[in-house]
Amino acid sequence: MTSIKIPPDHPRAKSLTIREKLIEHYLEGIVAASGLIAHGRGEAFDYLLSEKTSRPALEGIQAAAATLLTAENPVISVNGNTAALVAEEIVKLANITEAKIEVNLFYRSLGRELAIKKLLEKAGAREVLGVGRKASARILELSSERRRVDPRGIMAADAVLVPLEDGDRTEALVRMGKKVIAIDLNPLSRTAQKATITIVDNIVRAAPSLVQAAERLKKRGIGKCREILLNFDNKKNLAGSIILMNENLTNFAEKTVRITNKGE
Ligand code: PTJ
Repeated sequence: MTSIKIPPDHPRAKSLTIREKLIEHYLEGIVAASGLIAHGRGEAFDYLLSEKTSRPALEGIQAAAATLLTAENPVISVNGNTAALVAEEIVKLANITEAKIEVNLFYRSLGRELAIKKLLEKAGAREVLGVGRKASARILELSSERRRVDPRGIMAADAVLVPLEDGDRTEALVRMGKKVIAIDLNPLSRTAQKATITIVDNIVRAAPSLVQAAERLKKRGIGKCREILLNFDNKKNLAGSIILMNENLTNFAEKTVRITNKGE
């Protein structure tokens, strides 16, 4: 545990609490050191979204829920940051969509795999794939440790949710004919651009929304899921997020000019 207690009235309390959570999980061997840096990059993009779930993100969430619910063999891939921030939501989503949960790490070590598995089990996961010798299959086009996958999980999946990904694997999975759902605050990243469905949102907001969307859509049935997917265009949706960031920047700039002029 870190010794810092975030004052609840601090204007950035929410964001600072998330940072503390990641640091704690880093110290427990769950989050990779690079995971802290990756989060910082995500935070910068979140500023440009005014730290809110946007309309394009909500549409991406609907399409993601529909994809998981209509897949034959959906798998949720979990890395260090995802486990640290939204383990409970991942387990709920897996239960609703009957998806398998697989640990897949860029900075793979048996210690981290086991720590993440334990955390997911504590959150209620009945089975966690991809740990130790279970990750016996290989994605041949990849040279990183992400190539090691579970033959019962990612290898056999027709749809894979990959939160906070690094581009290579997304491209490889898409080439293998799988539907790839990315959650990535950076709409310009290779992952965001190459995924079948991209949710440009913070995982701490997107994961609970995805659980809710899956719950609701499951009740509405497969026909509704298909309708959502027919009307979803990932490139247009991504463009929507980029345009929104651009508009927010313009608004910030105009506000800054107004404040500067008042001060003159
Ligand atoms: O746990 P491991 O070993 O698998 O490593 C995980 C990290 C995240 C370190 C690894 O996958 C990595 O290096 O990823 P990248 O290439 O830094 O990409 C991470 C992407 O996630 C970036 O585009 C960030 O903008 C984005 N991101 C960071 N934090 C969040 C986020 N997206 C959504 N929600 C966040 N909280």
